[in-house]
Amino acid sequence: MSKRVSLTQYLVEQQRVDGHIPSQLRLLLEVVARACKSIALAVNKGDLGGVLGTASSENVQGEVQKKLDIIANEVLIEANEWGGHLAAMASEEMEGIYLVPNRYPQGEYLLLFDPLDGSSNIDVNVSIGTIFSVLKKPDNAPGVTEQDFMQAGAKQVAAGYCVFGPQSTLVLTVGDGVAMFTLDREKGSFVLTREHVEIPPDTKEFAINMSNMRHWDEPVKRYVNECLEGKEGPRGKDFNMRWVASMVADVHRILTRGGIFMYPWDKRDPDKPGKLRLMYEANPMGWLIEQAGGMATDGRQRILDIQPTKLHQRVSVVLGSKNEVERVTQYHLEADKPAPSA
Ligand code: AHM
Ligand code: MG
Repeated sequence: MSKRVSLTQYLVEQQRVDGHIPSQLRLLLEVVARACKSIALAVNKGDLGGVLGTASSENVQGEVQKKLDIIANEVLIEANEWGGHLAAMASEEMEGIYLVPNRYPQGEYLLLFDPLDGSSNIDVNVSIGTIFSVLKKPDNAPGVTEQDFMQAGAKQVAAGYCVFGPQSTLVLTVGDGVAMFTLDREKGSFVLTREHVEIPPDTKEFAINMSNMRHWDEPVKRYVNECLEGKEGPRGKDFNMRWVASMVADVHRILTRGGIFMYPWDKRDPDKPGKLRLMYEANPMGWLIEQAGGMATDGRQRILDIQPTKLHQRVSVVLGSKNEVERVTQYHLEADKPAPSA
């Protein structure tokens, strides 16, 4: 049997041999992975651990929090606040940033996370996950403010997610491709199971919540309609559709076998650019997808180039197989062009 590589070994090699990550970042990623292991345990216990159901609170987006949203948020904060590698954290479940308490040393990194993505799937035993993004605190900035987090996704130094499904899999990039680590429950460690992940540029599978079709903009309707027309339509091939309603699970499928994922702007809430959040959902997923040879846009521009102005900013998301994302983006840009004058 070939020798297994643990996450720790992978990170040490990234630090030592390849010089990709400083030791503080390695420590940070190990701590995040440990927190994901604790969250996986809580998720696996389900009703036996009393973790299912709704808490009597709402988050900053006005969404009812599930017990596991709160538990996962606490696990990530408690695991990360004392190690000396972080300056501050931000989470989908907290309105403002969380400063590392004074009693602990301050580090130079900023950690953002969606502690439990796919909340509507928690109680029905469908895959959910934790998404995270790591930024560096701007040099020479005294203290930490929310403004320090306002960095485009292209500035991320690490990003990943852990999907809690039939297996718990941690998926990571530090800018050197995408690696996947499966949790070995008996040994309690993440083991490298895939490296140099590559998304095929073409696909026959799309993911979008079709129930919103009547609210979409024309370019999205055009793309999906063409897919639905199948072999007889302009695409000349039949398409398949998947929608897990957990972005982590949909992105994991795309990293595994290709596909396109869309959560576009729609007319239900025209003032919101989309449902998903830029800084702790679209940015980390966008970078992972790009690192695997795919593409991620908001329908018009590269997600990683968007300059954030708010911590909980929302964004329209189109990501996955390169040629499909290019097509959807093209459809938007064509629709934006002013009609030629007669
Ligand atoms: P959450 O972070 O509150 O769980 O919301 C984000 C989730 C995504 O994981 C998923 O793609 C989307 O919301 C599903 O939305 P919908 O229920 O509208 O299909
Ligand atoms: Mg989410």
